[in-house]
Amino acid sequence: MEPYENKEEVERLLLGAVCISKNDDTERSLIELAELAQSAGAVVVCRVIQNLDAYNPATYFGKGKIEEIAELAKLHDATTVVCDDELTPAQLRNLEDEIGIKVIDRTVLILDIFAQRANSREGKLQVELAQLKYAATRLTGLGKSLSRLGGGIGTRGPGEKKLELDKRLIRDRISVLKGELKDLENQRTIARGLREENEIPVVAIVGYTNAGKSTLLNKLTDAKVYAADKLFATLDPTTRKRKLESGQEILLTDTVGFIRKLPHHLIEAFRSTLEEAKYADIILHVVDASNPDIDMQMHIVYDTLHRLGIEDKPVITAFNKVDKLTDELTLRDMRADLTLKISAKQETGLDELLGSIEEILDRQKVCFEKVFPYNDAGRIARIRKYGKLEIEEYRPDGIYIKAFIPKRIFKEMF
Ligand SMILES: Nc1nc2c(ncn2[C@@H]2O[C@H](COP(=O)(O)OP(=O)(O)OP(=O)(O)O)[C@@H](O)[C@H]2O)c(=O)[nH]1
Ligand SMILES: [Mg+2]
Repeated sequence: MEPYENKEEVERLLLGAVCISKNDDTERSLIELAELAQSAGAVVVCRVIQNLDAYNPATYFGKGKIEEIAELAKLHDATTVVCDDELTPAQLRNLEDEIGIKVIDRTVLILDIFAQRANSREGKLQVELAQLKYAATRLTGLGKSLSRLGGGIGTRGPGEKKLELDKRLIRDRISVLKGELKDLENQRTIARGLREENEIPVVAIVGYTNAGKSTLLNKLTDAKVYAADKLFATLDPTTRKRKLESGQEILLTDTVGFIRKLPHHLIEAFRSTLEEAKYADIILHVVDASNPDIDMQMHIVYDTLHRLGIEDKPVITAFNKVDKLTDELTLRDMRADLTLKISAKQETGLDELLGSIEEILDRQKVCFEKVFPYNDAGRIARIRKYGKLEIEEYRPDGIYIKAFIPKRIFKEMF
């Protein structure tokens, strides 16, 4: 029996990356890979970086390094080698042959974490779809490792279901999953339509994984979303209502975090979840200001939003975790409409943040003054509900109102 068939056994991972010349990001990326490994519940026993001019097309690493990796794996009793880039089926197979233990790539590790974390029905279907799509492109190459299906990293299906890796079955299953996801997406569209009818503005919380998105949602509302110091703690979108100081209500949505090298199958499968931000009125970009990789992380967030076609929306960037900063850092985000510093954990800067949301919403509103007849209370109630009543005066000729309301409501009313 294969050792990793025991689901309780902790995997011991050897992490490896190839650094292509002048690519100085490899070390940070490998640190992140270790965080991903921990997030998946595994232990990292050893890390290896090889500098090369180009990836070896057959084996990713160069020849000498592979021997070294095999020795290190033995020495540290590693159960799996994880490579920091998405490998081809041939590369995986050749590496397994030469090293003698299971070899997976960054994509499989991320898919595995998603499989562990998916809670909702939609989340589980999306993970399974991403896993099958990944597997479908690799069926020819993966004879060995896929026949060794166990409960370990890279082989876990949603709900611990073992994957039937037959091409035809996979194709059938993919189309069933797509159909079910389509149904769920339609339901979501209906729900969104209702929300739009109610004209409650939506603020989508986006950001790099572990930035503090869920913590922020929990502090601003009573959401009680799972928040933890691990990558991809939350996957399923959660939406909660919050009243602003003026009385205006907003909906805040927390959703899956972004990461560099986010597997493209995952983006495809999670498109409807990731696209929650597409229908938002404001993007609230949460940044971990204490992370040494802050610039890269912000870049990845904007890049991912771009890949999802989410652009031209007002962005508020909240530099979070400022309680952890020892130096006065200059925190800048040229792409944001507004930036501010907060600590979600210590609840500092949150009033300012809500004020910024209000300010941006005000920019999207029209201001008007009018005297309404006394019997027109219905319209005034509507203004109070959707807009911001600045002045309300009872005069002999009627009720004088000065207010800001969303452009759409304004058009409907006048
Ligand atoms: N020091 C400090 N820690 C924070 C702050 N905000 C969040 N954290 C911590 O950062 C970690 C990640 O927080 P989450 O809210 O789970 O982050 P997230 O962005 O939802 O992450 P994912 O769901 O994994 O994408 C947790 O351990 C939080 O306690 C903050 O303002 N200061
Ligand atoms: Mg979260």
